[in-house]
Amino acid sequence: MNKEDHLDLYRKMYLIRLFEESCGENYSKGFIRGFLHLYIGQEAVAVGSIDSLEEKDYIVTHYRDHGHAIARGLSTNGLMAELFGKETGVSKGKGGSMHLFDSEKNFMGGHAIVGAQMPLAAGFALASQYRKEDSVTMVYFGDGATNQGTFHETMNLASVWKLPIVFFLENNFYGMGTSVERIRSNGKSFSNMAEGYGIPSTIVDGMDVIAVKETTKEVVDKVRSGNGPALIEATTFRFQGHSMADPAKYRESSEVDEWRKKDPVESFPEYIISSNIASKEEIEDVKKSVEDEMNAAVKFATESNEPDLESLSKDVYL
Ligand SMILES: Cc1ncc(C[n+]2csc(CCOP(=O)(O)OP(=O)(O)O)c2C)c(N)n1
Ligand SMILES: [Mg+2]
Repeated sequence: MNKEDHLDLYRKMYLIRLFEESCGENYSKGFIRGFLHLYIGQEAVAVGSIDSLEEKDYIVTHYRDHGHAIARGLSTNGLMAELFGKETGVSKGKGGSMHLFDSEKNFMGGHAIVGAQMPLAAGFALASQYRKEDSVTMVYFGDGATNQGTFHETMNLASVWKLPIVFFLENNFYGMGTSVERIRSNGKSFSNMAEGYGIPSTIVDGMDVIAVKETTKEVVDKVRSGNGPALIEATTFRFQGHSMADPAKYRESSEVDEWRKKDPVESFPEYIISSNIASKEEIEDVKKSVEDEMNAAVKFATESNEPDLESLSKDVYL
């Protein structure tokens, strides 16, 4: 990785952080409504892993989807407009935070139902296998989702059919309000679950963007060469509540403080500077351009029109 590669990883993580902070602010002001789950703290996971994918690969994710969308390169204007419910949004203002979508970038959503994205991902993987395309499907989900039947059914079928799919578990140690220790089936590890289906698994530090990138690349290469599915578990943490409606009373602030010490948006630029990969000024330049991009996105979303009434019945199954 050269200097530009490092700065690009930092740029994307900082963009996600500012995007999320802006979402929180605009939610409080009433410009964004409905459900809103912020990705703050988990930036290194989406950025590192998606950096290891190719354009032809498919991404399917959960409702905490802003980070993946930004890492995949969906436009910040279109994303913020979607959150504002405007017609210029990536889902024409009708999907909102949990249903970001861009088929041109093979970004197949944003799904609100816990675990619903997994069978869909198997469908994309089956399609590419059937068409003899060389693409891999990456499906993101949380620790809580491993208790869903869809997770187990999809792992089983994917293993039997040797589908080119990577199960990407973002273990942030909490479901909606329940610690993973209290909900993990039988108290077994997640790798243990994968192994039960004959699927190899790897654990990676999800606060370390380079580790995530390298591990993902290695796993994706194996899956692409026809070895069947694999599971990656990235250990990470969401610094805020489950959603904007969550005061997070089920955990101690000291636990959050401990994880904040590993904040990738702080530690990665420090590493870049202390390793003489780039200067403090170059980091500041990246920050400035991201801040400009975010201001422009909020302006674009604010000034865009709401969808007209007729569009209500378009793009939906009736
Ligand atoms: C089928 C279903 N059950 C319950 C919910 C409500 N719900 C939304 S998120 C969530 C917790 C999921 O936790 P996890 O998979 O760990 O993801 P995280 O929110 O931590 O990213 C629950 C129970 C839902 N959306 N869908
Ligand atoms: Mg979780």
